[in-house]
Amino acid sequence: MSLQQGTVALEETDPLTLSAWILTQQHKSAGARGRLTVLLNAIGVGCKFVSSAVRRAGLAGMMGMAGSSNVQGEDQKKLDLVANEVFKNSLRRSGQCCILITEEEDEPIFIEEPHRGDYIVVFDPLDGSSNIDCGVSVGTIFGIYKAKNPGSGNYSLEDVMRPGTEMVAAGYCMYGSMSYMMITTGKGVAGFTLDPTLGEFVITHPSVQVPPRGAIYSINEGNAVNWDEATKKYVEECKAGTFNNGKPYSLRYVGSMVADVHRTLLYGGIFMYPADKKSPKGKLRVLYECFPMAMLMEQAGGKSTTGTASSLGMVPDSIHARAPIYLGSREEVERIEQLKKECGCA
Ligand code: AHM
Ligand code: MG
Repeated sequence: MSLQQGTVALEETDPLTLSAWILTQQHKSAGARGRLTVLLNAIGVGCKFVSSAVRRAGLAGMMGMAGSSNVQGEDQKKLDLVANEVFKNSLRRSGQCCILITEEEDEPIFIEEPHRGDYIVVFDPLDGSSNIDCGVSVGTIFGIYKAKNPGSGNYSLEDVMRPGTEMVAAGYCMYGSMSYMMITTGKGVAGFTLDPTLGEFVITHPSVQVPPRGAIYSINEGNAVNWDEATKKYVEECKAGTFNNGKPYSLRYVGSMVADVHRTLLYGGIFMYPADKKSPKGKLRVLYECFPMAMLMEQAGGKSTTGTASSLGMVPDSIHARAPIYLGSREEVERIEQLKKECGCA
């Protein structure tokens, strides 16, 4: 039987799925026993579930507020809570986790036997939730650590309060016009697109490389009055096209970190959420927003900084700690670091 032209392209007959790719990563690591593979697959299943829930939300009565608030005092949406339950259940059932940290819960979740394993997963189950009710892209962000003493049965917050450099994997899934998964296990970044007909994430971006420069800046400019001098100066340079032959940069800001970082990974440029007078420590959370995105960006050849130090070098002082972040094309991030030094901005 020959393939009918125009219905199925030949290359589509051999899709590399997320599960198959995860297995190839395992084979590259000497001594790997497949446990991270099981865990990453569980995250993939959670993302498919949430992708489906996001697409049906308006029809299934899942839009709007749940009537509760999280530890940050932010009101929770129904979909925030659904996504949180989906990931907790999927991760617990994987049998590979000892501690879960989720944006939606004040306290760490310690997994008991018989489900306990050696990995810690930090996650924001549905980031950008202010965009849910108007159908704009949202996403899931995750980072993974291995326990300090695997197999000991002895797990504590010390396993969590570690620099981002110690993460063994990180990624996000963006629920947008399509659902995209970007993932790293420390050997570059691969991107997958959910094929709704197969119900599988299929590789579409085998090796993501962020361009060294980019002409797009992304920041909530409504906060400009509260920025420090370096951030103000950098944004002025973007508008003047100082390093772009006088051609002004474009401003793009979705207000969902996943969507803004996704665009930055693919097109280059910079995403910024600085500390400012309103949010002196920044807004975004170290463990499950800054670290995973910083790891992805660096693995794709880009850079991430607090303004004065590498994002991945931070050690969080609490599970919901926040930090300023500037990430994207290497030369853009280095320019903001230089301006911070020049103005003596902390
Ligand atoms: P959330 O975790 O409550 O959704 O908040 C995080 C979001 C990020 O996705 C986004 O970059 C940022 O908050 C937008 O904040 P702002 O509305 O202040 O620009
Ligand atoms: Mg969130």
